[in-house]
Amino acid sequence: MSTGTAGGPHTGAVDAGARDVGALRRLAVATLEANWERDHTVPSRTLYPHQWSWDSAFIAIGWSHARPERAWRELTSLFRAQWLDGRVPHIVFNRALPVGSYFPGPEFWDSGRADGAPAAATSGLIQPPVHASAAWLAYRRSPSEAGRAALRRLYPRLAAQQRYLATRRDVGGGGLACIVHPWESGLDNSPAWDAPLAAVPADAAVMRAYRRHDTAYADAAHRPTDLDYARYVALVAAYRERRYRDDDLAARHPFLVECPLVNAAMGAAEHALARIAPLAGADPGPHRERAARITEALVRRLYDPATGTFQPRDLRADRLVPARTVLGLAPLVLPDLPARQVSALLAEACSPRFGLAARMDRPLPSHDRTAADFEPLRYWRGPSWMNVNWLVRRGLLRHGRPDLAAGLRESMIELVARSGCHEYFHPDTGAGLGSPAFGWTAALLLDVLADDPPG
Ligand code: 9WN
Repeated sequence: MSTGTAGGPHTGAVDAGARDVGALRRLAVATLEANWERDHTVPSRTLYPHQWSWDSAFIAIGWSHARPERAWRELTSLFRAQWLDGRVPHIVFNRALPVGSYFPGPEFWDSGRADGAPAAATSGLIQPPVHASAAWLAYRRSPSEAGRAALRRLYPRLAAQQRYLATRRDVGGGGLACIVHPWESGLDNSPAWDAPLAAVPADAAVMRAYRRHDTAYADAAHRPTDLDYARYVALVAAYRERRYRDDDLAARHPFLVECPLVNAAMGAAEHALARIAPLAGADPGPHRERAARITEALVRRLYDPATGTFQPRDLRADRLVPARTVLGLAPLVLPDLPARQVSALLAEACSPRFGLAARMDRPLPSHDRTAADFEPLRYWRGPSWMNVNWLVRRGLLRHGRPDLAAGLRESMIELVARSGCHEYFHPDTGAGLGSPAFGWTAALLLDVLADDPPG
């Protein structure tokens, strides 16, 4: 497999037998340093050389442990590219890079023709709104006057991001935001999207007109297929044709799904905003009310008592998607998740499907291990990812399960100690996959090493 590297010794793993926390920290900081670019951190120099939205949030948490001023620069540069309607684009392009550095590039998205788009070239999609939570954690980790000032400036932007999701994206009318593309979930290739995506007409042959960038740097057998990409491209084209307007999504857009992770992140963001609001001289009350409404809507619309987990709702087909993926565990991040759902999710996480335990030698996979379509090598269809494990770990701490959280933490550290800061990992062997010097793996490793309590 040709993975490509950012170069330098920081891509190497640390001898797991004699784990040295100092060496792990140095590896993580060196990975972030190597990916730092003027005012943001690229997820990967080779595969993802621009700025990605939820990556920046996780990475800001990492910077708060090493160089806190960079946490604020990271979030500030991302929100500078916020659209007038409040959406935070999932990619902010670095125009200094040559054409073809990533597919689909800025010319494909053509954001400049959309009303309310920023001066920067961006995509028109969103990613899970983990930013308010990240900003709060970064501040709490490293409080300073500069951090407080940055938070005050970010607060109205974070609130606008929430408003965009809660209004323009509430296509189902039930109090949840919908996604219009699998890339918006952050778990792009998850089996959760197979059923709704199958209804999107596309022909793999259209990909002959484009040059995929991902398969030049990662093994094609680990990436989505050409038919998947044809559908991704068709969905962007449909949204772009309407200049990324949301007013007629219900009438025209072929992919409309309510994702448990996006909505759990949206609820958690309201809790974080309630903490941030007083620093910005604002009333936390409305954030708490909105948080409660989002949790209630999630349980009402996405919880399936028959399976005991959360599943995405396909608005086009008006049904829950049957796949049981790790997305279903994301509502654990909500502090006000009712006890019934908390215990159902703990049972789901501890089942052979995900294998959570107080002593575990491998972190959670991205998909149900027992499912016929579990693929240990293909991205988001089986492999383990640091960010999803990190989110679930925080949920376990919130809901009083430090024993399980400790098991997860141990397995996350072990993964990086053995294999380095890879993008994702084989769910059985722990072998590193995808980019070998990946931003959020490094950032979240720093966070779990510091082992702060939830807040
Ligand atoms: C499309 C950058 C991003 C992550 C996503 C991950 C992958 C992009 C791609 O990389 O998505 O946005 O080209 O596959 O799925 O979660 O934000 O790291």
